[in-house]
Amino acid sequence: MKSDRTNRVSIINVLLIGLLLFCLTGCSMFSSVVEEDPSAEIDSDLVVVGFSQLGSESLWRTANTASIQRALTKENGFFLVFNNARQKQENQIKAIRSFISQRVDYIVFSPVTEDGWETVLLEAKEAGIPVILADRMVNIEDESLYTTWVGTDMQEEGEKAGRWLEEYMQAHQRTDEEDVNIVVLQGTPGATSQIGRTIGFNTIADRHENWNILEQVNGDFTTAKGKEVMQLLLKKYDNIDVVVSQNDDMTFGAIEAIQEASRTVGVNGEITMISFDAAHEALEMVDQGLINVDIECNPEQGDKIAEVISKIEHGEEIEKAYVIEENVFTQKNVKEYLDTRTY
Ligand code: GZL
Repeated sequence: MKSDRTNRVSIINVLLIGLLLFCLTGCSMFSSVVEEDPSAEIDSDLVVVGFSQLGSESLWRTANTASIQRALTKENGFFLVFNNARQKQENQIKAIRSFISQRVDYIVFSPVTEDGWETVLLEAKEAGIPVILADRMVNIEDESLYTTWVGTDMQEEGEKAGRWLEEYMQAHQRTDEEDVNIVVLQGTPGATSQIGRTIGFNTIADRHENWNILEQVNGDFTTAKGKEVMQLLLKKYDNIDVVVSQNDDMTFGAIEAIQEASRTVGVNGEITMISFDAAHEALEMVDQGLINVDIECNPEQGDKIAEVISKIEHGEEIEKAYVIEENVFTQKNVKEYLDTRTY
């Protein structure tokens, strides 16, 4: 909530200049980019938001950051202090502590993994700063430590992938007697997206005795790691029928590895490719038939976050969770979206 801000505005100015100088000295502790010019007087009507983004590991993450930065602008009534934690929880904790010392009005963050947040969230609560979770969730007992969560239903995304594979097998007259050999490229271990998509897909897979999940390996949501682990899986197994890749960036690497191994992938390939996120580059590969299906995970969360903060500012009731709508893309429907999507 905005309190009397005159003194705080000058404190924030001093801290932001210090933070910027601290960054300019090349200190790796902070990779904060102060969204506004810290020397400019912060208009006391602006809502100051500290945003700790977990990293920039994927196209999805880049789009998610852009969505939040587009929404939390000065024109919309916000002053955004942004920190990129480069995939390290300790950097997120440091950034949140810095936001607390800067006495921001709100803290928004996407937790890189679900565990280990109680202490710093208690510090934010004791400082009277509402915390809004974006995208991923935290694993805590006391839900009062965060105000609300804006994201997508990642377990449902995993189940959508499983249900699509069921329909695909039926459409291709694959009976329940024939083995379906599956490998899974998982995202960052302990991330909500990795947990949810794994539980979701496995819930459907458990319905089919002939679905053999040969191995689930960590590709860390990156193209390089996705390619590396796919190369290892292709060496280990010569009978892979399906790859479930928990984000498009790993899918790009996996497809490279499959093709370099002189194997074929996609709608006319030996290997069926299931991906998540639905980034534009991936949807083009759906259209080309290299990816059989892409389960969308919508990164456009900035407007909802701005809306929720405005509701709080006006003393309105808010929900504990806001689930963003999303779609499933195959060659059948992708063309109608390719030219209109924002990411
Ligand atoms: C999903 C998000 C995941 C994306 C990945 O909500 O947490 O993190 O699926 C990103 O692309 O790295």
